[in-house]
Amino acid sequence: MEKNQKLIQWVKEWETRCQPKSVHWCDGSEKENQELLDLMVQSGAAIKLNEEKRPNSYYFQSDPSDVARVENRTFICSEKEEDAGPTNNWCAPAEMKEILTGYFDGSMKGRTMYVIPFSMGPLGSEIAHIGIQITDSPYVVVNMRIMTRMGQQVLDILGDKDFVPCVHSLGAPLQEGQQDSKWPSAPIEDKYISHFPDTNEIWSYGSGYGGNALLGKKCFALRIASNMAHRQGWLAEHMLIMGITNPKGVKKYIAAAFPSACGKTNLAMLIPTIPGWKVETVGDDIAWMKFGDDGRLYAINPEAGFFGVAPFTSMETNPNAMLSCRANTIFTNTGLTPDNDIWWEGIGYDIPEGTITWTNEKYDAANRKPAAHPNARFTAPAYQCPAIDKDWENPKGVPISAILFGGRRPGTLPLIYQSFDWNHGVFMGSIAGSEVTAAAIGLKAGVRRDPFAMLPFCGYHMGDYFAHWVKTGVTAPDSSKLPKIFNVNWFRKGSDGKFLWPGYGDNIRALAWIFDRVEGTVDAVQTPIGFIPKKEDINIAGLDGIESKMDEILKVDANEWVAECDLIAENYGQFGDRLPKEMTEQLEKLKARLA
Ligand code: OXD
Ligand code: MN
Repeated sequence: MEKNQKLIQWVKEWETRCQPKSVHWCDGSEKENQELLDLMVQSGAAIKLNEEKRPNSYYFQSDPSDVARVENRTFICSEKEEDAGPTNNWCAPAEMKEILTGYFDGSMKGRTMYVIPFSMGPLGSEIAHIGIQITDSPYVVVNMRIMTRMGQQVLDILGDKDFVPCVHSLGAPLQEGQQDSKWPSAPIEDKYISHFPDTNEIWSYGSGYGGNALLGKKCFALRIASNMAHRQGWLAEHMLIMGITNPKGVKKYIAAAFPSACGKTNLAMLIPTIPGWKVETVGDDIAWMKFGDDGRLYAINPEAGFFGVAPFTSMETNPNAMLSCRANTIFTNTGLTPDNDIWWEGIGYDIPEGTITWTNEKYDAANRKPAAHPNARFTAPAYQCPAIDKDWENPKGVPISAILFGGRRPGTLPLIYQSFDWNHGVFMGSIAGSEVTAAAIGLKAGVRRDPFAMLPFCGYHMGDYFAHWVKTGVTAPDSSKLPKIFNVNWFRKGSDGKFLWPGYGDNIRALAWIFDRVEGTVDAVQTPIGFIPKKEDINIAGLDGIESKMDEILKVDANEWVAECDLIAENYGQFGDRLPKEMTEQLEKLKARLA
């Protein structure tokens, strides 16, 4: 540490600006962690959960105004506005820094400033990167300890090398004698989640929740890392990583991108319903990928924990997630039972009498307020997942054989289709999207295009991002070793409005086809949109009543796709001349095949 002058200077500069009462360099030890948790229990910010039922676990309730990522308060402050592109909020870096310097001035008064050294990715991995986060939130420290590799060992390997500086303040200074609140934060209009991609910096102000505050996750591992990857020729993606082993014992890894709330964590931890198949988890949210010496694309999970959505996770829907948070877990905004355990909607058993809601009221079924906030979360160490892959911390990463895109689409998209080639696969990623219901606040009903599931996370112009994917195919050391690309849709509905496909563990039946396509052991049907399975090649043994639905599940309707092409063209319009010509060509070719 002593050696890294940039780090020491930087911490001093922020100490002077934020005026904390003290500075604490986090060593990541068990002792430090316990002291912080005890401190938060004493102050009333945390409740220690029932040691018998939920060992070494803690419960938090956020402020009702600070419950999720704030996309409209998230900024990409590139030097040039056009580099942020049409999908990001932009502000000039100098202007944003001036605004925020005003906010940060004295913002940590009465609080401790913590300095958190963390590694995104296994320590010392060539694909990993180091960040240092400054924060005045002890809640953030204990979460970062689960979500990243954090502490002294990171400083040891940092030496005098460069790091990504991440500054975070709750924006709630304490005056002399002022009583702290349970969840300090700033009002929505004062929140700023700002990224400076030209200098690899993150300045986050005013929120203590999830992706706004745990800066290693969306801010660093996606928004800043996507810029680094663009410059340096690798990929930083909103993708889960899973290993699949077939009944012959052959193993392959796949990466899959889905918009938020489309079941990434469930897919990453899937328990197969067909005998002989095995799924193991490498990561549930983010993948960093680089070509290895053998010409294959290798992926690491830069994170060390799961920040999972709690509601509707149960022993039925995702036993591996339930077992991941059986101990050593932080719960935020779930319900709290009278015997100090957690409860949420869809946990799989009735709500115990006397449960307290996330807003700290006695649960009352009559007033229809849920016990858990819909975005309530568990922060659990990845190694606690019973299905964790043996190579999840391999510094080399795992070789990726297939990439999947998907979303919730009640119509048009079949269960699976495979791209004709790399650029057609990039096109598939660029047109990905998910259905929005009219009930979602502020969003127009219909398809919300979410290219590569990166809409809220791509830290530069989306058109340039598509071009980066095209270039990755061109510059690949060996194009025959590129992952094959697929699109999946578990959410197609029949005319009765019900899902046609059972989903969850039965998704292995679609993954098995993908596996066999990669192996080259199964044929396919060529359609205008790509290759789809022959009906008989999807194993539906043991699924009651599915056979009669298979035609609809796999249907490619030319009329629906012609309409889809119009929507794609409309969405592409916003990217102007930064839309790579390869994507326009793909759209034209698709139209021609449909004609
Ligand atoms: C997440 C998200 O929390 O994508 O992972 O919003
Ligand atoms: Mn995510």
